[in-house]
Amino acid sequence: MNQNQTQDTIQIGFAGPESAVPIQEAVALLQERDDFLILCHQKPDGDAVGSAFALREALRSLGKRAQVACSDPFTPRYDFITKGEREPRRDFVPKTYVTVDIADVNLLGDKLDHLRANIDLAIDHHPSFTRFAALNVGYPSTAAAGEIVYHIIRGLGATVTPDIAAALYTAIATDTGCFKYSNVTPSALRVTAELVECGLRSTLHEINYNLFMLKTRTRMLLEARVVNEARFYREGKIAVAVVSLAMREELHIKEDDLDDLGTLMRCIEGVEVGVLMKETPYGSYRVSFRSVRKINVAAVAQTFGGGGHRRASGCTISGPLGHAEAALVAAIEQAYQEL
Ligand SMILES: [Mn+2]
Repeated sequence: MNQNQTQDTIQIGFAGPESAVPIQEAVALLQERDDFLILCHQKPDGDAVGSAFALREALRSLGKRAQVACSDPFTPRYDFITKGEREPRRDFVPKTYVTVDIADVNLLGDKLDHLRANIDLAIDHHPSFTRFAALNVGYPSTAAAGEIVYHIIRGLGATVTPDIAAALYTAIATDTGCFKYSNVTPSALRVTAELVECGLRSTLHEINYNLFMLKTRTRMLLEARVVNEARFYREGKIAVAVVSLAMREELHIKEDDLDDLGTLMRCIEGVEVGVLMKETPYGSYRVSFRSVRKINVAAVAQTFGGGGHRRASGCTISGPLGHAEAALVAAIEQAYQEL
């Protein structure tokens, strides 16, 4: 599809009144302003990094100044997008603040929290988006913020270079679990097809290998250990795994090694609800729930003060372990009773 066609027919997800602000208003703001600081959420994932750097490159290609900032460092996994850049240049004076993939202003994190009242444009795809900016572009039917950023870049008339395509592909592929999750839509796949046409044909397998197949040895050992020590309830339908502080120390586990570990238990045949409990230094456990099908784990997490989506949610629970685990399993058993 050529650029003009795309610009004339910007359609995102379902054609419903889900966003009060059309893409064109975001495009107009970006065209008018300059000196952009594009902000990612803390603990940035592929959607945050990919969306931010794609938008930065597109704005720069239009002769504008743009930098990216984040409270936490970008993991080496995304070096092919960030090119090793860690922070905005010190001499840069931003005049326009844009957030990508940030559902709530609290997710800016410690280092960027002072900017919470200054956001000019927020681009997000979460149903829980709190519309904290002067201009809010929220499309909850899109699979990733990167899908919205793609349409904005097209609207700006910027060229989607292979670098921009790689960044946006990473955004969409990350949030769809490499197109395995239920948030994959025809619109997301169409955008992805166009990204592949923009110069990814020869590098796609390499990007997928780096993002979704490659694991450190530490991570592999951790997965083996976690599965080996998991406990099963309800005839194997509920699986509970624990990452203890002792285990982290023994295997020299870095934070990056724990990325998305919560989905592991859900991959075991027969498991309908996977629970991963990560011990914290404060005697509590960070819990992530993953559901295969019928159990709504958002509701389960809510009973412990957490939240999330139907198939992926989280909460924090105080120890000791035995007590916490029993409470979590009881809440899931209760959810089965209510089916
Ligand atoms: Mn996202």
